[in-house]
Amino acid sequence: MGIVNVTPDSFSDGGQHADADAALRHGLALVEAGADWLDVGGESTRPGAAPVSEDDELARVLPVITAIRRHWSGPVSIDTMKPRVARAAVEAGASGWNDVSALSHSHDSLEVAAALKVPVFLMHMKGAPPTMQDAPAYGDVVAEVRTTLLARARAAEAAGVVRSDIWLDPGIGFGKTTAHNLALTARLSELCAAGYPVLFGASRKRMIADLDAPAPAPDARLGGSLALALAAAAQGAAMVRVHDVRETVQALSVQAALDGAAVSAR
Ligand code: PMM
Repeated sequence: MGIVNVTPDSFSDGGQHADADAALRHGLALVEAGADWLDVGGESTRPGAAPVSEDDELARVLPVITAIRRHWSGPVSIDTMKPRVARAAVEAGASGWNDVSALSHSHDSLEVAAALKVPVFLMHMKGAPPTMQDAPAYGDVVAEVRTTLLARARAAEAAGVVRSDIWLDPGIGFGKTTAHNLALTARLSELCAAGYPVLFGASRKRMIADLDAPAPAPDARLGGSLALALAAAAQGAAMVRVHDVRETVQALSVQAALDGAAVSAR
């Protein structure tokens, strides 16, 4: 999954693709680089980010989704917490809803998701973006994230979302310390065993800067991003959400070839 942020303030690429033409070019370049899926977002969810009005978010994402649809028929998700944005995006051609609030932001999120009949990505977040990084605390973070996500999946199914349309995502960096993010990554297999496909997104995130010195800027976190994507894929993640598509496809292809060689050598 290649990331197309149409925002002035995302943590790693804010402002770079803020107009529809630039976002379209970026999305098509990600497809060319090997992305199987594009994720278009118009509201930054980085810690402390200012909320965006529904109208502003729609004005950012709809032209991009419409433009991508004219050039590419592959799957495109809308990254939003707002049901009205998700609905308009799907009407404009989006084929999935990526919700960092796991369909809990709005009273009608579950109902709208069921009506849209597209895959939904339920991501775990503790708290809300403005304050989520203020001393997040868990007992066993992996167990808590798994339990919360399974409860959201059950709520989605009860509302009418088809089970095969439900994805889970541990929400790396969303109300989590670096220790929490490491535990969730190292034990991702426990979430993958829950019976739903798993999406994993750690590309260029803060945890990489915390583990390297001196802390690199977001666009200098490729090595860490690849290490995390490989770890997720090795444990069964079905998709990784990344900025650096070409490099990630290459790393995953080499890893898959190594896995195949190890099996055939036995
Ligand atoms: N991370 C960000 C935004 N949306 N959605 C899902 N499902 N999983 C994530 O990890 C995730 C997300 C923040 O990263 P960005 O600002 O680079 O988009």
